[in-house]
Amino acid sequence: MSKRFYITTAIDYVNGQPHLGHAYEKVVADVIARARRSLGEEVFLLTGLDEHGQKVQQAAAAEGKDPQTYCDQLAQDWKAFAEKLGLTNNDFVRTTEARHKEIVQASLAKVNAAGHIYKTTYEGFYSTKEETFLTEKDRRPDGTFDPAYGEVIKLKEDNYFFKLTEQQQWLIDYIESNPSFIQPDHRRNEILGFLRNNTLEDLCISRPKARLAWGIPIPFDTNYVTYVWFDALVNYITVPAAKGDSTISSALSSRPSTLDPRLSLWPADIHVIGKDIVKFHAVYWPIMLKALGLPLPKRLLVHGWWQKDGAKISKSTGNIVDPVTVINELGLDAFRFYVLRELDIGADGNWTDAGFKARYSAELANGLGNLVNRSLSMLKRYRNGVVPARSDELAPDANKVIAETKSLLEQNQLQSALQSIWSLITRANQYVDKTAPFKLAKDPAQAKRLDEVLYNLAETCRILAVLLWPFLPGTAAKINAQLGLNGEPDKFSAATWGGLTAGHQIGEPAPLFPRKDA
Ligand code: ME8
Repeated sequence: MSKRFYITTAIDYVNGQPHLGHAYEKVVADVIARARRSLGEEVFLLTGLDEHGQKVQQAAAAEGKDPQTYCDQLAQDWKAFAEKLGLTNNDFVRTTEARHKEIVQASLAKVNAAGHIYKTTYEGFYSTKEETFLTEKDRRPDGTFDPAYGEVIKLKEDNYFFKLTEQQQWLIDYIESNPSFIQPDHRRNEILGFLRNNTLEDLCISRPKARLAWGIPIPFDTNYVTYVWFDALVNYITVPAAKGDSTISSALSSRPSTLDPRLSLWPADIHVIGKDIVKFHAVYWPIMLKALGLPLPKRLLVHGWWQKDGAKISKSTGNIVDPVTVINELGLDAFRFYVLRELDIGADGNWTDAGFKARYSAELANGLGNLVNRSLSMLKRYRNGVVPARSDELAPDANKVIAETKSLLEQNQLQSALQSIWSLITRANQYVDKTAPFKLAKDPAQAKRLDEVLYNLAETCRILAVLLWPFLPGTAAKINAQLGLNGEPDKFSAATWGGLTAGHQIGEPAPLFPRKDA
């Protein structure tokens, strides 16, 4: 059984509705997953929900619901959202599922038996709002705590702690000798800087049940539940365990909940995460995995954060982008295109409605849409939609872009891949303007030249459908259908010049991106 390319997203807190930031991360992961499939790999894409913790308990109470009912209802919205985004996830994990609880408890039991956990009394400051213990180091120069922590109380409480301190040097060495573990590089440098200049404090991994009931009971002391990160991060191995991944099963002595087909998934190839949760994934998670006797994920791919109109996205101030509204208005592919084209993975982004509409109009409607529509309409009009003999005039341009796109997709450089693909669109649109097929059509002596031009345009459209499929799957499928081709353009190997054969009858051209008034 060969190992699948295993890619995950962060699991979102279920204490509200999904927003642009959540959508962006999921689309990035989906494009990478689709690209790898197109390139011939077997891929497993995982996304899901983080359902435990005080915030969910409070949000449920505020609506007068028990937490499980509250989560079950919201999970439906989030699953519908994943579909709306066109995600090709192979599973959807929820941290309240039995399969997850079992693996969290097995992990805690193993790590405890190996001596990585101890119980001690904590006495100090605690932020109820952020559910976190604070130390003197968290005070600002004037002695107060950041208002973001809300009310800070004094607390004395027994809790379980996971030992981190002893692992610090090992982790530094690991990150130094594995430069691609944290990407992009500036995030890697940040983590290395943090690890070199601070002494790691052991991680509190429990809350007394009396104070927080909404969590997974600690198997060796059921007066406690495990607290957020020991629960959330484990989701990445829950699903491999459920699918009978042998690396996980042997480390945790777990049995798969589905016997057929068993999959080999671990270690993950990529965890796609946002910049705010790098420390949890780059520090706590590797140390947890080492304590569990499991190999580390190959890569953390860290994306930036979106703002809207230069300000933080926030429900309370109403500064939000609702991806569903955008998708309903201008289509899923327009949404996917904008977020992927606007932002390189790692950089922060700023959504503006004007910017979105400008890209829609210039790059989608006037660029791609216009090329496909005029190419196929002319083929229909001048040759009854029958593909003429092969001609290779644009083949060198197409081949260059095919090679570039392949290499960029292999490096997860999605924005650059789109730029490369658009260079072919621009080239082909210029070719239409230069060769002026509408003029050639008026002169019977130019019939052969017109055949050549029409072939080059139709074949470029076919290649574009293949290159675009991971990004704009719906549009790519439409181009294929308008070309009269069967199936989805979902195999990169089809991006080879000369695929359209003479005599092939194309389908009906139709605008891909109807123009909308700004
Ligand atoms: O952090 N722009 O959940 P979450 C881009 N449950 N990305 C954003 C964003 C924005 N404005 N806002 C949030 C959690 N994100 C934990 C994760 S993983 C084991 C547990 C990203 O719902 C954020 O960076 O707060 C994170 O990667 C994801 O959305 C979920 O955030």
